[in-house]
Amino acid sequence: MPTSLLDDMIGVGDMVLLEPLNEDSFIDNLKKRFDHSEVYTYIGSVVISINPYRPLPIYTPEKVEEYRNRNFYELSPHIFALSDEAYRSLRDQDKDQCILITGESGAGKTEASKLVMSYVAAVCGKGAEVNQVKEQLLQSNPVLEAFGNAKTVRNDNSSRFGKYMDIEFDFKGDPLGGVISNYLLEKSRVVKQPRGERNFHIFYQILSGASEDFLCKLKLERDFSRYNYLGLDSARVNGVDDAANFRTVRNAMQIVGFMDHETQSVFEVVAAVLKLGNIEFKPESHALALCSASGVCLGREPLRYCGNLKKTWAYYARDALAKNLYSRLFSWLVTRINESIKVLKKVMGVLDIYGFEIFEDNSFEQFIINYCNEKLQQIFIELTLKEEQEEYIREGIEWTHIEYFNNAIICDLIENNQTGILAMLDEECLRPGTVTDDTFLEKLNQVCATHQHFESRMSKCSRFLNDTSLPHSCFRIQHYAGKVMYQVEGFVDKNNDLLYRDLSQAMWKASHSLIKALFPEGNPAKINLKRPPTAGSQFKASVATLMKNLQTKNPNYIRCIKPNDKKAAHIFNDALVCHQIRYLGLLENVRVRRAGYAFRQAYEPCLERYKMLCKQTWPHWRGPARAGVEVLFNELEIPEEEFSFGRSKIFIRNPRTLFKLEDLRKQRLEDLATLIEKIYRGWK
Ligand code: AOV
Ligand code: MG
Repeated sequence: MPTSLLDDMIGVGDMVLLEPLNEDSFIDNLKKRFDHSEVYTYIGSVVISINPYRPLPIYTPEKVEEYRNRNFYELSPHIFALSDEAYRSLRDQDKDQCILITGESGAGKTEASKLVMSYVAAVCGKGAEVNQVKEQLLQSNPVLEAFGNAKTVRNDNSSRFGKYMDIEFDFKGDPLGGVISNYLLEKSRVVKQPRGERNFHIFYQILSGASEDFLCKLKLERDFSRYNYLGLDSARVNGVDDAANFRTVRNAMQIVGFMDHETQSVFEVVAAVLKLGNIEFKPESHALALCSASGVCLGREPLRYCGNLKKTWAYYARDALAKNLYSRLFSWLVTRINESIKVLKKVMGVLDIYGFEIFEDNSFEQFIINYCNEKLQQIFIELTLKEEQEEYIREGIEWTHIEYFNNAIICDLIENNQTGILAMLDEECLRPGTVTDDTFLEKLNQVCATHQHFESRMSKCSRFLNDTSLPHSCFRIQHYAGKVMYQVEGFVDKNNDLLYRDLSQAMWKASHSLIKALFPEGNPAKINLKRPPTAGSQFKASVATLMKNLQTKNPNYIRCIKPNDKKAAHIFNDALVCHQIRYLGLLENVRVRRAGYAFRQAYEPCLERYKMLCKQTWPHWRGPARAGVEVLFNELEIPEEEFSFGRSKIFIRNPRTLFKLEDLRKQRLEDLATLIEKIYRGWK
């Protein structure tokens, strides 16, 4: 075994080698490693990553060189080893890859995704054109983070949207471009933020970093407190330099390929959103002049919106417009970036979504975010716990089943087409008559009352009638990662996501070409009376597409763990880590892995790759491939307990055996090369 994986001082690098294996030893091992700044640990090919909350000197160009073209288990565990493995499988074996990064809010997913991308960018291709593609791919990150991330209580740079990026390569393994998909931006944040949290970074960046001249052009003032939409209690974030970040974002936009006038337009829309928030309505005012009255200059002509809306409705409409304007701008940014980077070839996908989160008040947004995390856990279970075990059985290999919790039942509670929470929410939103959040909750109570993972007090038969910790206006879901209580208030509205048609039309009439483009449905010639799909059903559909896409690829897992709730370095909270390894199913993961085989390959390609190592199989083997592999393994004297013959594949228990085969093959190729060189010299 490589020494890097087995070291008493810093714990074992691969949990598969841990003796004895139990929850305590698992945590102890992680802790030992964490204390020695070893933040990565393997479970076979799965990488566990613990957030160090401080810069570590392990991501330098020298480290990249160290991990480049090395076998996965050769060096100490590192996210670069996984990145390298994925990249080489893509380049050499032509297998599309995806990198699935999971973990709760603040566990380090976004940082991990950037590390993977920067590693791949460092090791693939060279030359001016390739370098430009790489730069564009990497610089899409700061742009999207500025517009889609915000400070929350859990994470100072929390992703408030989900992101999946396919990086595309040509047959040589040089990057050609990419495609980004974004998932539901938490747009309610534009108009209101929970205590201690901020609006999206870009608002603060613009006010802090733009020149006087530029601010003047946008008719903005530098002072955050002038704007209703900017959370006041935490406007400055420790260690975050908004002004410097603004320069980074502008520079990134330029590299990604935004023209100057496009960048200008984007910031005009950001400014318009800020100013929308400052529009006040007097009780007697019935006319809502969004532009002229407030100085929100959306175009050259002032926009007038007239209607007999009462004051509260006027505010509601204002906020709905601001949220829509901003989230459409965000989608437009993604589309615009894609225009710069899109092509189609073999791909490596990197998935970085918003992590599982529990706040004091959880609403529709948390419900959606947590649903997304359930689905990802499900795909992990499908591919590593379920599929792995089923494959042994399919292949006729002796196997004792290992128990694990399958969260399919929770996914079903949320997404079932008839009885799922999302379906019922849609049904309620479409129902004629008075629809409120309470009628929705009543409906939930009727249909879900008996579901094991659903809790509420409203229904008569509820098991939770006397549970006073569960208010009447809430329901609770027992997620794979913990119980979350959702406030039902706002669900119907957020799912409907309606914008008054008049407002869309007003926006479409704006002389500002970007704003006009963001509201195509405002064009009277294109009036579509069909109801747009609800936010929930759109999200469900895009998650389903994502899952399908992921299943066509070879998965590589990074499981991020948050060591403490303080966003602090050097603190390892045992209970918190224990909770995470439990719900992530990591112990079961080790057990399946341990009882199983690290490597498997169909007989034909296996024989093809190693047949040069044995006289009887080289250069041709004239029998069934399986028999050839048997002869080969016999001749190489590989111990019997090290492998197993399945119906269509050979299973190899330990990575060591694979290294041996690979080393022998390398040696043999070198010998051949020397021989050829000698013969060639002889000729000369
Ligand atoms: P998340 O993506 O998992 O949360 P981030 O990747 O944003 O979490 O990590 C949170 C913070 O932890 C970062 O801003 C860094 O300060 C620190 N951090 C994470 N990984 C590392 C690392 N490898 N080295 C040093 N510091 C790190 V959320 O998006 O909230 O679910 O929605
Ligand atoms: Mg993130």
